[in-house]
This record gives sequence, C-alpha cells and structure tokens, in this order.
Amino acid sequence: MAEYKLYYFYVRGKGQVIRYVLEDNDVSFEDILVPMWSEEIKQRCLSDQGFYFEDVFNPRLDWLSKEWQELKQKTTFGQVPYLTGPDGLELSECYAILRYFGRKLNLYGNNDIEAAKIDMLLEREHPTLVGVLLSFFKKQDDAARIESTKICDTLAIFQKLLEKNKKGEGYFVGDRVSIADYAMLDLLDACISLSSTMLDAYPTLKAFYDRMASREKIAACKASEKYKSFYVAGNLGRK
Ligand SMILES: N[C@@H](CCC(=O)N[C@@H](CS)C(=O)NCC(=O)O)C(=O)O
Repeated sequence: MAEYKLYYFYVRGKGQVIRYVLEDNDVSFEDILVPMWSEEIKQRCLSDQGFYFEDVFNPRLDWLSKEWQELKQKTTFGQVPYLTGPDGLELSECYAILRYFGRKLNLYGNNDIEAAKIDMLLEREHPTLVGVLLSFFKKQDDAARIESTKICDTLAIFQKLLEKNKKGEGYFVGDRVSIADYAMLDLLDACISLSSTMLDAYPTLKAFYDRMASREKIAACKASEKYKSFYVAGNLGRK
C-alpha cells in the first residue's frame, strides 16, 4: 500500500510540483485524480477551450462533481492539494506539503542560509505561478496574459539569481537539487504553456529547465500518458 495519498484534480495546477518531488525521489504515493467539475461544466470547459470566469476561488457548488463535493468536506480548507500519510498525517496548502517533503527528503539546502534562500525563492515563485495559472481563467489573448502577469520581468530576475550560484550551471541554491528547483521547473512548465518560445530570451533559465526536465524520473513522468493528459489549469483550456 502506498505511504501517501495525494488528492488533486487531473491538472498540473498547484499539484504538479508535489508530484514531481515525489516521483523524482521514489516516494510511494497514490496520485488520486479527482474530477473537479460536473459533466456539464467539464464539457463547457472543453468546448470553450477554457471556461473563463473570475470567481475561481469560490466556484458554485453545483458546478462541482459529486466526488469533489464529497471530498471537499473532508479536506482541511475545502481545497486541494490535500495529502494524507503515515500516523494520521493530513496536510493542505501546496507549499506546506512541498516544504514537508523538502525537510523529509533532504531537499532544503545544506544549512540555514541555503534554507532561507530556498524560502526566498519559493515566496516569490509561488505568487508568480498563481498569477500565470489565474491568467488562464481570464478571456484575454496571450500577449495580454504575458503583460498582465509581468512574467518577463520576473523571469529576468530569476535568471540573474540562478547565475549568481555557480554561474547558473547547476541549481538555484547550493550544490544539489532542492524544492526551489522543482518549483522553478513547474513554473517554467506553466510559462511554456503560456508561450512555447517564452524561455528563448533566458538561455541560462532554459538550460536549467532542460536539465531538470531531463532528470531520469522527471523525464519518465513527463512522457507518461497521465502527465500528457493533464491540463495546465482547472479551466481545461490548454495543456
Ligand atoms: N492556498 C491553497 C489554495 C488551493 C486552491 O486554490 N485549490 C484549488 C485548486 S488549485 C481548489 O481546490 N479549487 C476547488 C474549490 O475551491 O472547490 C494552496 O496553495 O494550496
């Protein structure tokens, strides 16, 4: 039996970074893919090529699938990702889950300073990811999405920070992979979904992305039918 159960929707969204960490570090887990929408809303998402709505944090109850309505009552805050594990562990908030595995799997730097730098990166990366994900819920063209998320400015800063550590040829912090690197991989995936050429202007970041994406277990995960079926965000607009 798997040690952990990770509940999330069949999208990358806020769940994929946790999946990457678990897959890449051989953690036994059951990836429970919950259908988010009722069949009617799902079809609307798919036929609209993305259902556009503002109230993503408070969707109407009757839009949700029966499975999600039921599970929602059991989760800590009525949202996913949600993790259960040994000794009655129940965790919500995706970066609390990420940090838990960071500590547990020794992916949190070699000392306090490295851990603080990892935290600093996560504190900026997470709202950036959320901004990109939310932009997919708005009916606007990609140029407006890129402009409104200020993603280009943020990527330029992330690239500079990466280059400050061992000329940008390794990881974001220290000399081994950390949860900050998985979070950056996940953010860069979302950027590529926004624009397939987005990383071309950031060669050091692009090389980092290629290194992370070609780690054996990450590459296997990305090549899987399950991963390929995932949409980037919950409005099912694009992969
Ligand atoms: N602050 C939470 C937010 C989680 C969240 O927004 N979850 C969304 C999916 S990404 C959700 O559960 N939406 C469905 C709902 O609210 O019914 C986190 O970072 O984990």
